[in-house]
Amino acid sequence: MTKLEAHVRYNWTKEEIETLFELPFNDLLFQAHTTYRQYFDANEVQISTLLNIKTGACPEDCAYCSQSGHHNTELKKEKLMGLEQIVAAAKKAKAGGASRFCMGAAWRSPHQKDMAQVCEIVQEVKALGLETCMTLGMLDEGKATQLKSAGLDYYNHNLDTSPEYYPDIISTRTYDDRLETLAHVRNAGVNVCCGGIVGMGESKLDRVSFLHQLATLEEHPQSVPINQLVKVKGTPLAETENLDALDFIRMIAVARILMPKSVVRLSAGRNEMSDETQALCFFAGANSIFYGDKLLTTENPDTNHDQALFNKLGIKPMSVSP
Ligand code: SAM
Ligand code: DTB
Ligand code: SF4
Repeated sequence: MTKLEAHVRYNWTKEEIETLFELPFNDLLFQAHTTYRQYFDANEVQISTLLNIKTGACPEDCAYCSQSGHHNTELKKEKLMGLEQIVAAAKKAKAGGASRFCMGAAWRSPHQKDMAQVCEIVQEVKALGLETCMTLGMLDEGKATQLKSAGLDYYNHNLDTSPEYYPDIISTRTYDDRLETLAHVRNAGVNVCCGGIVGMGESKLDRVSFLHQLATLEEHPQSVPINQLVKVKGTPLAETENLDALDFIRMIAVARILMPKSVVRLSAGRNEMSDETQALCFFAGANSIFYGDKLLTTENPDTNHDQALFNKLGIKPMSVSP
């Protein structure tokens, strides 16, 4: 580590994090951008493409989610997608420039009987030369190890918000359940992708507390997705007040400072953001996006628009993960 490189800390206090959030905007962005350049090429963004491989009828009651069986969102439920269809979508993602293929399933946790199929999917997608990521809900030690053996590179499992606000958002599982799965994934040697959502009506202190959780984990998640709530009709959060774009950018900046070596993803919500907001997120240290017309069930900016934005900003795709 050179003298200039930010020291990676795991002992951040909530007070320190609060102080970062309270900095004047320019001071915060300057600090975040300076930190960013110590570990990354500031003109490179990692590109992932998402595919929902099992849709809807989820037993969990996450208040933001279109796929929860507890809300009436008019989403057509579908069972686990066949291998051929998944491989075809992965090939298309690779041809479009994605380096990672992320697959999501609306499960509380995968059943043991589904594991053979899920592992085959990982193997076939990986064989295309793509990094693989899955998000399937809770995992025990055994299932995390099975996924590792199949060659899974990343597992996405979000803490979503602060432990204090969590019960307002989800009642069918606990924060500790989430932390437990994260430990199983980490111990199995699979890279952790863990972040959350802003704009769910949480307080500023909840944002502090949420980032505090991530930044004080035993190891920082290798990938930190920061989602802006996509408001879905029929969910309890459909009418939530809009988040100020500057508050979203602050969130990215503080995440970058706290976890300087992690890839921070400007995740869901880009369809509702201006190019200028996204440009400031990239300046603040966001260096990953989801690319492709669809997220899991909702819209993402179209790929022509993203290409034009990358060209305007002189941003290039990151070829392999750092
Ligand atoms: N069922 C698995 C789970 O919950 O871990 C995997 C799929 S789940 C849809 C993956 C993540 O997407 C959630 O943890 C949440 O952070 C994010 N997400 C879901 N719906 C969202 C929405 N409407 N707006 C923003 N992010 C959302
Ligand atoms: C994450 O943090 N965001 C992605 C991914 N992990 C799986 C999902 C975003 C979902 C947005 C709402 C939807 O399309 O259903
Ligand atoms: Fe199910 Fe995941 Fe949606 Fe929660 S976020 S309802 S666990 S699919």
